Amino acid sequence: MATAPGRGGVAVVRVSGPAAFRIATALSGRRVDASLAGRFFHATFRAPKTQVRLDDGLVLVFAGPRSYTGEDVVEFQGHGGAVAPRRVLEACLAAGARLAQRGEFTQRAFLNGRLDLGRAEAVIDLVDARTERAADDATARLLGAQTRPFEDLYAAAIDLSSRVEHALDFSEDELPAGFGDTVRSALVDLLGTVSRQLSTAREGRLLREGALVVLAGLPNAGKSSLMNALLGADRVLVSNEAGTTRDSIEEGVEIGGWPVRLVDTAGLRETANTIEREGVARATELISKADLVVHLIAPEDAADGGGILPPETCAVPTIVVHSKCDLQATPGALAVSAKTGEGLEALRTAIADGLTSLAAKDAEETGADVTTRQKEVLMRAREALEAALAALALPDWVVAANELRVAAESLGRVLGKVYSDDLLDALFSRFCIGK
Ligand SMILES: Nc1nc2c(ncn2[C@@H]2O[C@H](COP(=O)(O)OP(=O)(O)OP(=O)(O)O)[C@@H](O)[C@H]2O)c(=O)[nH]1
Ligand SMILES: [Mg+2]
Repeated sequence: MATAPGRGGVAVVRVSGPAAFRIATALSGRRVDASLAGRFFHATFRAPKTQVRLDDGLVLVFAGPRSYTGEDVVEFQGHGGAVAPRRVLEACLAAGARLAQRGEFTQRAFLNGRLDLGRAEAVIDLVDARTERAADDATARLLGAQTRPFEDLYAAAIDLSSRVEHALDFSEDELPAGFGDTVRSALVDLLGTVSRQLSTAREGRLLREGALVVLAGLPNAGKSSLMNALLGADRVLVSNEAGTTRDSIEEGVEIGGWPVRLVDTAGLRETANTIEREGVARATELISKADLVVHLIAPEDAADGGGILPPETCAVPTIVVHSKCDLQATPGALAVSAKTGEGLEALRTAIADGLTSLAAKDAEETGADVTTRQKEVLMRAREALEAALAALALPDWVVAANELRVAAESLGRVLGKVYSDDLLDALFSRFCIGK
């Protein structure tokens, strides 16, 4: 079933494989073969043995290799709802099909060379996208914006690896003059590119997992009130007692196209209360992990800077916001009121701009974006390249050749040129059945 279950106008049952045309023939009563490729026709779907009428709809025909999976594919487009699509599906099974596994269509497409792993990942990211920006990013990768830099890297690594491998057949004084230096400088270049690729991991992570935005400040600064205001819901407890919030509370919300994990934290202060102290420790930890911190300062604390954030958190990008501006205006500063809603739009804009510039800062270095899986593989490649560089210094050509081969293999993994069954299973299990 290629469409989501439930009530809906249209449901699509998709069949892929060498028997697809035979199954379409059995259900539609019309002979389906490759001459219908790229066309569709209207048909009444019938159960193959009993000839009971199941639905009325369209049959779309795609002949391999020019289909999504690269195999012969037919799609039955019938009415949605609980019963008709299920009966069409059962008719396909009765005609000799079996149920697809999660992501099996895309997996076959990959195995048949219709798309590389980067694009397969983009497919699932597009299906999972919760915001327009995430969808734009997945679409760009699906359409191939991303694989280029990896292809170049892979080619460079293979080239370098084979040059060093070749050198193993010669003794040191048979090698051309300056050979070691040439290899070293190519290796340094490659290492630099891999490191830059790694530094672009952030935008992709922000889009897929959501940006961690932490509300921080002194007790009673109005963090919980602001959390509720940004969520448009009465989600967390608010009171005039200092130290109301202890546990950090996270909620998903979209801000300016970014999926955001917004976290309310305990007010930062020294306290003898063990529970509150634990809350403050958690808040501090979250702040240090945040992509962006919103440091909230109440009018009564403004004079002494609203409590400076803990030193371990000073590297985190921070937006300073003055709260409760309905009580007291702070000229020139970004000021909000959770009570009246004043300044909330400006704060949303500031958060979105902050995230955009974080992402842009990374992206401008290479123009590519890296998924978590690719990041692991790139880190492995970087390690191997560093080891190869160390071996060159000795020089130990055998170790250098080995490490270069590992690096090339790792980079090949990014593209799916080298892959394991475990990797495929992990990737395609993220898909829904029918994709
Ligand atoms: N007038 C006014 N009062 C506010 C505003 N925001 C919060 N308050 C009040 O300030 C007090 C503290 O608000 P909270 O949102 O609980 O503050 P907090 O930062 O979460 O405090 P802790 O959880 O104790 O760290 C409450 O009495 C709120 O009603 C605001 O925009 N305007
Ligand atoms: Mg609170």
